[in-house]
Amino acid sequence: MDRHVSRRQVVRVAVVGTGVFVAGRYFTGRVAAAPPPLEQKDSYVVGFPQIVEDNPWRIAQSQSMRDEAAARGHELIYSVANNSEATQIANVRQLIAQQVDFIFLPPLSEEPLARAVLDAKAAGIPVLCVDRDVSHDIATPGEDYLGFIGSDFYQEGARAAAWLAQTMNGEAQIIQLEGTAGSSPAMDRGRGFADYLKGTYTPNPYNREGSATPVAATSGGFPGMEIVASQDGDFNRDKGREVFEALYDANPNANAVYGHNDEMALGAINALEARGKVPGTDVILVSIDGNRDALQSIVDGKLGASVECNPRFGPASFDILERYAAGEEIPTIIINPDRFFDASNAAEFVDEAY
Ligand code: GZL
Repeated sequence: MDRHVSRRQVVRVAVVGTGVFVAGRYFTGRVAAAPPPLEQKDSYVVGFPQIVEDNPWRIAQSQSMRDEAAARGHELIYSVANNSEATQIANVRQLIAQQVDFIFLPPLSEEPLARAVLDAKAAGIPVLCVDRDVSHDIATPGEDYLGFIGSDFYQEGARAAAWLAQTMNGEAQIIQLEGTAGSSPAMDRGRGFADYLKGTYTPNPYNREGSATPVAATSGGFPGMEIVASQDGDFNRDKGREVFEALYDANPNANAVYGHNDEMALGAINALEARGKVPGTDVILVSIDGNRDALQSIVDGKLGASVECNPRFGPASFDILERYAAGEEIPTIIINPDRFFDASNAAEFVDEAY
């Protein structure tokens, strides 16, 4: 079961007006079990404190948010945290000081940024987590913030595992290149992949809008599919290459790679070729995102497959803002549909990819 659904719901004394942190809990005098309201008006000042701009996914996400704000006549206050939690928290606090109307937050990691969500609520600013979520042990969706719009990372991991298990006929020595530690995608893509191979994967019972087709659960799993090494490559191509090189040196019999994103898998492909190995033959690779370089790599027979993680959901995010201002009930989890790219279809989509 995915963390977001199974996680214990904690009744929160929520945050209106000034409040204090006590033992990591945020307390205040009055209770408001709903996010701050958003008045209906023609134009909003919205904050978008982006994590980093070091990969195509991030760049595409930022462009989608900018384009949609401009198309709808809203002012987007944009910042980049260069992969620093402290900087992203400071950027959120700057938006609070600027009294923006609304914040679209792509939280670098779940726990530290959850407290920034509580700060925004204390200042009367509604927050929607886009792309990644914050810890529900600290901030409660539907109460402290609107909720989360993004992909079902747990399912993405399972879909990657399903493809790899089938492609490898249930026998592989797998090197896993993990995403940024503490981030929703890294945690859930890792769990989804592992659970599917163990045979314990159960699709999330989300109240979904626009959901992808859940992957069937397996029974018995795939005992011949072994993760021999796993390490954080920070979703970055160069870091992913460095991590892969070290893990491959230590595990020369590895014949498969699972990258939590395309960039790290592409870094591993560069490393394999530098060693005279043939990616797609000597080592089979699967990853997540569906960026253009990944689709081209699939066309070239190097990357095996990529589970889409759509970064272009500026329109859907601004729809939620406007629905919320209009007084609509907003689901706390809205899942973007993800396609699946492999040798059968990558060529068809490479031109439209980011
Ligand atoms: C997923 C997103 C991840 C992408 C990576 O929603 O948070 O961060 O999969 C990106 O490419 O760095």
